[in-house]
Amino acid sequence: MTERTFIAIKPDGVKRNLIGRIISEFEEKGYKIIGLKLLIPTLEHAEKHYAEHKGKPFYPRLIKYITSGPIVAMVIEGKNVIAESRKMMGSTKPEEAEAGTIRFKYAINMEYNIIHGSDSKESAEREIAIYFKEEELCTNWSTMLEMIMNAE
Ligand code: D4T
Repeated sequence: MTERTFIAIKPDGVKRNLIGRIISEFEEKGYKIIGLKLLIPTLEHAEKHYAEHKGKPFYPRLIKYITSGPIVAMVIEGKNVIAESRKMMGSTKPEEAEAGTIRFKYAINMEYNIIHGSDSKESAEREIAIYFKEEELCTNWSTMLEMIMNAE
Protein backbone atom coordinates (compact mmCIF):
# COMPACT_ATOMS: atom_id res chain seq x y z
CA MET A 1 0.00 0.00 0.00
CA THR A 2 1.34 3.44 -0.91
CA GLU A 3 1.71 5.53 2.22
CA ARG A 4 3.29 8.77 3.31
CA THR A 5 5.61 9.21 6.25
CA PHE A 6 7.33 12.09 7.98
CA ILE A 7 11.10 11.82 8.27
CA ALA A 8 13.36 14.40 9.91
CA ILE A 9 17.13 14.55 9.93
CA LYS A 10 17.65 15.94 13.42
CA PRO A 11 20.06 18.79 14.34
CA ASP A 12 22.95 16.40 15.04
CA GLY A 13 22.55 14.81 11.59
CA VAL A 14 22.61 18.22 9.90
CA LYS A 15 25.57 19.45 11.97
CA ARG A 16 27.52 16.31 11.10
CA ASN A 17 26.97 16.81 7.33
CA LEU A 18 24.90 13.66 6.93
CA ILE A 19 22.01 15.20 4.95
CA GLY A 20 23.10 13.86 1.55
CA ARG A 21 23.95 10.40 2.82
CA ILE A 22 20.62 9.97 4.61
CA ILE A 23 18.52 11.29 1.73
CA SER A 24 20.43 8.93 -0.59
CA GLU A 25 19.35 5.92 1.46
CA PHE A 26 15.68 6.74 0.83
CA GLU A 27 16.26 7.58 -2.85
CA GLU A 28 18.29 4.42 -3.44
CA LYS A 29 15.54 2.33 -1.87
CA GLY A 30 13.18 3.79 -4.52
CA TYR A 31 11.03 6.01 -2.30
CA LYS A 32 9.69 9.30 -3.59
CA ILE A 33 10.40 12.54 -1.74
CA ILE A 34 7.29 14.71 -2.01
CA GLY A 35 8.17 17.33 0.62
CA LEU A 36 11.54 18.71 1.68
CA LYS A 37 12.62 21.70 3.76
CA LEU A 38 15.44 22.88 5.99
CA LEU A 39 14.17 24.72 9.04
CA ILE A 40 14.97 25.47 12.66
CA PRO A 41 12.01 24.06 14.58
CA THR A 42 10.20 26.61 16.73
CA LEU A 43 9.10 25.79 20.26
CA GLU A 44 5.61 25.34 18.82
CA HIS A 45 6.82 22.75 16.27
CA ALA A 46 8.77 20.90 18.97
CA GLU A 47 5.99 20.86 21.55
CA LYS A 48 3.47 19.61 18.99
CA HIS A 49 5.85 17.01 17.60
CA TYR A 50 6.77 15.57 21.01
CA ALA A 51 3.42 16.14 22.79
CA GLU A 52 3.27 12.44 23.76
CA HIS A 53 6.48 12.83 25.82
CA LYS A 54 5.41 15.92 27.77
CA GLY A 55 6.08 15.43 31.49
CA LYS A 56 8.73 12.71 30.99
CA PRO A 57 12.17 13.33 32.54
CA PHE A 58 13.92 13.60 29.16
CA TYR A 59 11.31 16.01 27.67
CA PRO A 60 13.03 19.36 28.46
CA ARG A 61 16.34 18.19 26.95
CA LEU A 62 14.52 16.74 23.94
CA ILE A 63 12.82 20.09 23.23
CA LYS A 64 16.08 22.01 23.72
CA TYR A 65 17.91 19.66 21.36
CA ILE A 66 15.32 19.61 18.56
CA THR A 67 15.11 23.43 18.54
CA SER A 68 18.92 23.84 18.71
CA GLY A 69 19.55 24.05 14.97
CA PRO A 70 18.27 23.19 11.52
CA ILE A 71 16.51 19.94 10.76
CA VAL A 72 15.65 18.53 7.33
CA ALA A 73 11.92 17.81 7.30
CA MET A 74 10.74 15.39 4.63
CA VAL A 75 7.61 13.70 3.45
CA ILE A 76 8.38 10.41 1.75
CA GLU A 77 5.96 8.31 -0.20
CA GLY A 78 6.08 4.62 -1.11
CA LYS A 79 4.87 1.11 -0.50
CA ASN A 80 4.81 0.32 3.25
CA VAL A 81 7.11 3.28 3.77
CA ILE A 82 6.12 3.80 7.42
CA ALA A 83 7.30 0.40 8.63
CA GLU A 84 10.11 0.09 6.08
CA SER A 85 11.64 3.46 6.94
CA ARG A 86 11.57 2.57 10.66
CA LYS A 87 13.51 -0.59 9.74
CA MET A 88 15.99 1.47 7.72
CA MET A 89 16.50 3.81 10.70
CA GLY A 90 17.04 1.07 13.29
CA SER A 91 16.24 1.09 17.00
CA THR A 92 15.85 4.39 18.92
CA LYS A 93 18.75 3.13 21.03
CA PRO A 94 21.72 3.05 18.62
CA GLU A 95 23.38 0.24 20.61
CA GLU A 96 20.36 -1.95 19.79
CA ALA A 97 20.18 -0.89 16.14
CA GLU A 98 20.84 -3.63 13.60
CA ALA A 99 24.00 -3.50 11.50
CA GLY A 100 23.50 -1.49 8.34
CA THR A 101 20.74 0.73 9.73
CA ILE A 102 21.09 4.51 9.73
CA ARG A 103 21.31 4.72 13.52
CA PHE A 104 23.77 1.82 13.71
CA LYS A 105 26.01 3.63 11.25
CA TYR A 106 25.76 7.17 12.52
CA ALA A 107 23.99 7.65 15.87
CA ILE A 108 25.92 8.35 19.03
CA ASN A 109 23.28 7.67 21.70
CA MET A 110 19.51 7.65 22.21
CA GLU A 111 19.40 11.38 22.77
CA TYR A 112 21.39 12.27 19.65
CA ASN A 113 20.00 9.64 17.34
CA ILE A 114 20.21 11.51 13.98
CA ILE A 115 16.82 10.80 12.49
CA HIS A 116 13.12 10.66 13.23
CA GLY A 117 10.44 8.70 11.39
CA SER A 118 6.72 8.38 12.06
CA ASP A 119 5.72 5.13 13.77
CA SER A 120 2.14 4.79 12.47
CA LYS A 121 -0.25 6.15 9.85
CA GLU A 122 -1.85 8.41 12.47
CA SER A 123 1.51 9.82 13.62
CA ALA A 124 2.56 10.32 10.01
CA GLU A 125 -0.53 12.40 9.21
CA ARG A 126 -0.20 14.37 12.45
CA GLU A 127 3.53 15.04 12.02
CA ILE A 128 3.31 15.94 8.32
CA ALA A 129 0.68 18.56 9.22
CA ILE A 130 2.99 20.12 11.85
CA TYR A 131 5.69 20.87 9.28
CA PHE A 132 3.94 21.05 5.89
CA LYS A 133 0.86 22.55 4.29
CA GLU A 134 -0.79 20.15 1.83
CA GLU A 135 -0.05 22.57 -1.06
CA GLU A 136 3.68 22.41 -0.29
CA LEU A 137 3.77 18.72 -1.21
CA CYS A 138 4.71 17.72 -4.76
CA THR A 139 2.34 14.84 -5.22
CA ASN A 140 2.21 14.34 -8.97
CA TRP A 141 5.59 13.38 -10.28
CA SER A 142 7.08 10.01 -11.19
CA THR A 143 10.34 8.48 -10.07
CA MET A 144 12.40 6.58 -12.66
CA LEU A 145 11.22 3.38 -10.99
CA GLU A 146 7.57 4.29 -11.54
CA MET A 147 8.26 5.42 -15.12
CA ILE A 148 9.91 2.07 -15.91
CA MET A 149 7.13 0.08 -14.21
CA ASN A 150 4.42 2.04 -16.02
CA ALA A 151 6.16 1.58 -19.40
CA GLU A 152 6.27 -2.22 -19.06
P1 D4T B 1 11.84 9.86 17.40
O1 D4T B 1 10.39 10.16 17.74
O2 D4T B 1 12.74 10.99 17.70
O3 D4T B 1 12.02 9.28 16.05
O4 D4T B 1 12.23 8.70 18.27
P2 D4T B 1 11.53 7.30 18.34
O5 D4T B 1 10.13 7.30 17.80
O6 D4T B 1 12.46 6.30 17.75
O7 D4T B 1 11.49 7.16 19.90
P3 D4T B 1 10.57 7.82 20.97
O8 D4T B 1 9.35 8.46 20.39
O9 D4T B 1 10.41 6.78 22.03
O10 D4T B 1 11.49 8.97 21.60
C1 D4T B 1 11.48 10.29 21.11
C2 D4T B 1 12.84 10.92 21.29
O11 D4T B 1 13.15 11.10 22.66
C3 D4T B 1 14.48 10.72 22.92
N1 D4T B 1 14.49 9.90 24.14
C4 D4T B 1 13.61 8.87 24.25
C5 D4T B 1 15.37 10.23 25.16
O12 D4T B 1 16.18 11.18 25.05
N2 D4T B 1 15.34 9.49 26.31
C6 D4T B 1 14.48 8.43 26.46
O13 D4T B 1 14.49 7.76 27.53
C7 D4T B 1 13.57 8.11 25.39
C8 D4T B 1 12.59 6.95 25.49
C9 D4T B 1 14.89 9.98 21.74
C10 D4T B 1 13.93 10.08 20.80
